[in-house]
Amino acid sequence: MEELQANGIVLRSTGSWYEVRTEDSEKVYACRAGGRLRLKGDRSTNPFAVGDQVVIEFHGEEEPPLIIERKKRHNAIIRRSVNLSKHTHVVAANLDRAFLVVTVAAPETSTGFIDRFLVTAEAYGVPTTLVFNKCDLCLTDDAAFDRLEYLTEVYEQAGYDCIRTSAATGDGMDALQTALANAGVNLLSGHSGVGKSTLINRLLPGLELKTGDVSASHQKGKHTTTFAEMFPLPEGGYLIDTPGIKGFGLVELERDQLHHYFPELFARLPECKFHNCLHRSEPRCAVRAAVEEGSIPEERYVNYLDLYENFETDETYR
Ligand SMILES: Nc1nc2c(ncn2[C@@H]2O[C@H](COP(=O)(O)OP(=O)(O)O)[C@@H](O)[C@H]2O)c(=O)[nH]1
Ligand SMILES: [Mg+2]
Ligand SMILES: [Zn+2]
Repeated sequence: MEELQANGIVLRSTGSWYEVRTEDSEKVYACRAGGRLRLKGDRSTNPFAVGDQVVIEFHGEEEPPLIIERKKRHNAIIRRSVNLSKHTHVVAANLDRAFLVVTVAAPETSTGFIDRFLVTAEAYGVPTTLVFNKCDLCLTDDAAFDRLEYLTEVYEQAGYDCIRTSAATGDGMDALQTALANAGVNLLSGHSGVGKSTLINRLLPGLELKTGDVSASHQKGKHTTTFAEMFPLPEGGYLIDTPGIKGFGLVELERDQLHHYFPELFARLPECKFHNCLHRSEPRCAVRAAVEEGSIPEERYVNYLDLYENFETDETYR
């Protein structure tokens, strides 16, 4: 008798159980890892992560389905495992796009943080959309509104889509929903307090995530059981929520290649005198000329220099 099988995607993993949503029936099953796969020695502590495409095999009513195969990942967010430093932990896999939630007020997200995120996302090959949330606050705050306009221009010119939302009033939620549905598997990221949970609650009414928990910021250093989780969206696409994860991990970055991940800087390289120009103090540098004439925003350039000067492979990017 042939075993019944189905293709699916991992929505949640708790270490020993995996929630898998099947492609055809869209049903969610609590699955176990098939024995053969569990023991096979890659260095990660978890054989299957949120976002993995898998094949499950059914074993009747009494037994849970088993995951018997994992499709090749096209990317993955990987962390070094806390206790077992030689091991890694795959936080999420197969991301099509990241949505970085930022705010210009209450609190203001620094462009230093934004640019560091974008650099690692570029290195992972994950396109990123910036979501400016709390835009309702910009209606009564001229300085915040000016900053919003400025940053939108800066990042759109660098090639990033920007969406404005207010999770408080619901403004802009349609645009966000459409962008999420079009992208596929999406990572939602951003500092604590920018409104991620409030946005998710808008997108997925009925989920009712806790919001505004200030205590979350105190847990930064601790590795609490904050599992990544993936939600299918009613309008299409998936949303991965990674509590406590601020960006991508284990990026293999070379200091001298940092500028490749600033698209508007990298675009100028062919016009620099030296083909390996790092745009610092080299003569006839097209990037510095562009900064001086204002066609590259000074803030982006300064953030680049800052990342370059303070480049620490081990802590920052791995
Ligand atoms: N004014 C305003 N406040 C918001 C908005 N979105 C979220 N908040 C508030 O910001 C705080 C943090 O929101 P939360 O969703 O918990 O942020 P998270 O840490 O990113 O998940 C809460 O007090 C929310 O009510 C918004 O669009 N406008
Ligand atoms: Mg939250
Ligand atoms: Zn240059």
